[in-house]
Amino acid sequence: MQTNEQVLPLPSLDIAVPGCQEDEYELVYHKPSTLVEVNMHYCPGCAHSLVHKLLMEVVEDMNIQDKTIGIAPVGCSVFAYDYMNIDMQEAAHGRAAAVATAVKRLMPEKYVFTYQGDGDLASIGIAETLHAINRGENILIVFMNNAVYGMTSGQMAPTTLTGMKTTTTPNGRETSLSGYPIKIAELMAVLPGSFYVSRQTVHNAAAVRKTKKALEKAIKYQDLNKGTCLVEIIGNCPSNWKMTPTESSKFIEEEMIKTFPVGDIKLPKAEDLKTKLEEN
Ligand SMILES: Cc1ncc(C[n+]2csc(CCOP(=O)(O)OP(=O)(O)O)c2C)c(N)n1
Ligand code: SF4
Ligand SMILES: [Mg+2]
Repeated sequence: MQTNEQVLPLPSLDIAVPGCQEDEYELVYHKPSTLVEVNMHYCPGCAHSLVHKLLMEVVEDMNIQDKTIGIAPVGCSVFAYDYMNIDMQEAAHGRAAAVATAVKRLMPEKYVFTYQGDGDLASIGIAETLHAINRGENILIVFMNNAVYGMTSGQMAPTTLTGMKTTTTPNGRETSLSGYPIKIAELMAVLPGSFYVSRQTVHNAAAVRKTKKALEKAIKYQDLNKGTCLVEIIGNCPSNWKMTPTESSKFIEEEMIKTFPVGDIKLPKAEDLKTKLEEN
């Protein structure tokens, strides 16, 4: 069939931009080599992609790519193993801390972390998590708290704020019916097996830098073999919160951190850090 369609010539991509010589710029950001060169499936503004990057930057900075093993959860970040260019093991829903226990005990020379959402860790996996920390397993637990079951369309999680609307609490969470938001970091900090517990956010640049520092410390502490480290990160879930990414960051700043205050919750004892310094 004939059409009158006109084929226009493609514009040349060789556009010389005056003053844009690459060597005139200072490199301030690069994608870490520890992230696989693929597009991630996360929604725009989702905290998972940012935290994947921070974790992998730490692994790259510490030069431990071949010594690190991650345990992936069930939830929106189930495909973390497709993005992090390290050895990874998938765990059944909620069981990451139990899997990490086995991996670390079999390969104590490896740096082992779990990466888990709040549905995964604080709901179905609360028992595994609590017992692993109570045993003082020498692992890092990265706990992504976005206050909902993200993957399954935003049902209430144990961490949902009082009054927060979710698909299963359309009128807002009522504590008389559903209890209070569980403060995982504070709860785990009272266990003698926890060594370092921190809660951070990634809703602005300063917070991102602090989160990276907390992750870095928590991974390095595995050299001390003194107990479990847990870094809880309040993460944006714009899609289920029905917000734009910018609104979701404002929501964290104005609402989430009222219930989940940010900062280090349990610090290592000075003598534990000193012993290591003396050895070196
Ligand atoms: C045994 C089992 N129960 C329930 C599910 C359904 N399920 C998949 S992901 C999920 C919740 C995930 O929420 P969260 O851990 O908070 O991760 P997010 O998606 O918010 O990052 C649930 C209930 C499942 N896959 N397996
Ligand atoms: S639903 Fe929420 S947690 Fe899941 S990818 Fe989208 S923004 Fe991220
Ligand atoms: Mg969640």
